[in-house]
Amino acid sequence: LEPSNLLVIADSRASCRERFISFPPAHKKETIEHLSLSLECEIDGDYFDAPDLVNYLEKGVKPFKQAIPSHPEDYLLLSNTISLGGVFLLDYLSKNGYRVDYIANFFTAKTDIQSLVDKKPLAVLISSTFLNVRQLIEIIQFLEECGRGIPIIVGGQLIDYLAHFQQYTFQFNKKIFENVIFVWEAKGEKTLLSLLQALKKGISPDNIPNLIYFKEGNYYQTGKITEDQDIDHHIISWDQIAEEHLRNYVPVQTSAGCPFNCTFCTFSKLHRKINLKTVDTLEKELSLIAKRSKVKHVMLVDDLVAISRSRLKEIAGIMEKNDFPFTWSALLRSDSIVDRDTAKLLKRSGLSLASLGIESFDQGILDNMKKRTTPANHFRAIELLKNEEIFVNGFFILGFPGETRETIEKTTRGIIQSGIDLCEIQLWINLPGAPIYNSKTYNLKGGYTDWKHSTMNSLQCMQYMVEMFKEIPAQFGITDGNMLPLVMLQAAGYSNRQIKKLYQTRSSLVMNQFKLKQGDLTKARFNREKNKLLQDLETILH
Ligand code: B12
Ligand code: SF4
Repeated sequence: LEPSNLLVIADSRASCRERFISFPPAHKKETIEHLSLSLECEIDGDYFDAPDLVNYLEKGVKPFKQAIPSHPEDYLLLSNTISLGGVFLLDYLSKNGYRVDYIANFFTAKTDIQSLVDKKPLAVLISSTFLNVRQLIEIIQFLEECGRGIPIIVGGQLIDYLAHFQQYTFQFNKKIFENVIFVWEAKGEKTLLSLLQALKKGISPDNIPNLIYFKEGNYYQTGKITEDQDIDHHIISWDQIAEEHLRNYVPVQTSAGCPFNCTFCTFSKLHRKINLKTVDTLEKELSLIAKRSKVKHVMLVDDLVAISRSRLKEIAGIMEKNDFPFTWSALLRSDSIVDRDTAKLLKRSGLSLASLGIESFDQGILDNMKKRTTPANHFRAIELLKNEEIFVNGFFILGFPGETRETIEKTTRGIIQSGIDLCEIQLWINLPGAPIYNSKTYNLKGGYTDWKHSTMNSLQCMQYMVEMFKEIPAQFGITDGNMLPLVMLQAAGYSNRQIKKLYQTRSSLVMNQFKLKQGDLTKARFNREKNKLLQDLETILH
């Protein structure tokens, strides 16, 4: 019998700027978004992420909105990234006897989908990890228009999160989700295989655990059984993945779960169990990647890479021993980099970008967050990494309960003093499922980006963020939302000096926008400065 074919859709991101709309509309949305926009770089009516500026200067193109170039690989595009969940499904299902058509990004591949749906696949699978509800609905509605009746199966992180904390979403959207089967499981691959078998045989999935769907018009949920497979159970055959699905960087997971319980983070509730890949498995997987000459960089995507100092050394040791032909990056806690030997090992191992979860330089805020670290740890890690010329990017949260103008100023001073290369500064998002959510201690009210507590509200916080930007423009990442642009730039061969110049230029352009609005710059002078800044950047990029 011919194996059945499946269509997998993995992502739908179009730009860094989408992160604000990832969350439900806030009461003060207009104003918060307005303030957020004031931190973005606008040229002739278009908003430019850092990679957009490179595309503009090197290829002469403006940010792509709806139209996507026919050779997306020639540009730095957030819509042309690679997501691990999608590649995992592609590889896993192929090895389990299915023929899989793969769409890495719905946004860029809408035109291909119709012909793939015309092939009448057994099912269309959507990975929700990098989707928000709006994007998910858009994909489902599009599929319904393309080919009514083909089962749609949705699994991945968004579903796990919504089912845990916001079950109403499914019931609410009955009309839209009527023909959809949701897999509610942090992993879900076992459930998926059983479900596909049932679809093949044309039998009811009622006895398969971890499913949510509408049955005879009513919301129906089968039993819940946590899948217990080890993280080592499946190694992606990176040497077999079609070239078109690879990028010059690839995501790799070395572990699942986090032993910490920071009060702003949902991971501690969603991914309690710690599961570490063995050295053998990790080495094997990285060796398969090393066979692909296209790959220049490996981005570790664990919740927390290196849950301990010894684990960090173990991972770096594998990289060093094998002398892989790629650099790597990771999200790290600063308290895992405490001495010169570790920093030197990281350098030798090829670590080119360290993203540190710093959050704040104020001890009181770190304590409120139960971050279990100190500003001294942050300063030390930054210094050690910078001494080795590893690019250091810091993640900061602004507005957590206890935050005041003074604590924000302390963080600002800490950023300047530390000399950190770049900061990703985010408004605190009060997420359902995080330990702090619903806390009564701080008089906390509201959720997502619309909150208030005893010392601040989200609107004031955004105003402070704008002030903060003016103090530290050169280090301020400006709402890019994540470290992906840095990974893309490094993988494309840009040096740390070029990357810093890119962000500095972007900041100077934004600073001039403020001056223009305040009347401190004339339009003519603003344009002259803009051209000069872009020219200087172009020279350094070449
Ligand atoms: C790595 C990562 C990133 C990287 C992405 C790099 C990349 N290109 O891959 C970066 C740092 C860029 C990033 C950014 C953001 N991220 Co992020 N990120 C993650 C993280 C830590 C890992 C994702 C991953 O690859 N996991 C490994 C893969 C293998 O796991 P998986 O996708 O879950 O797939 C498994 C199963 O779910 C299952 N599965 C997957 N799909 C399907 C489909 C079906 C049908 C079935 C049955 C099973 C199934 O199979 C896989 C194997 O078990 C997750 C948290 C987490 N632990 O997953 C957050 C997470 C995905 N990110 C999240 C968020 C919110 C963001 C940001 C919006 C943050 C922000 N405020 O800026 C931005 C997005 C910006 C943008 N414009 O896109 C949320 C998403 C929640 C949601 N969808 O609503 C998560 C879940 C974290 C959280 N709990 O808050 N992120
Ligand atoms: S913020 Fe980082 S260290 Fe803290 S619980 Fe979340 S993943 Fe773990």
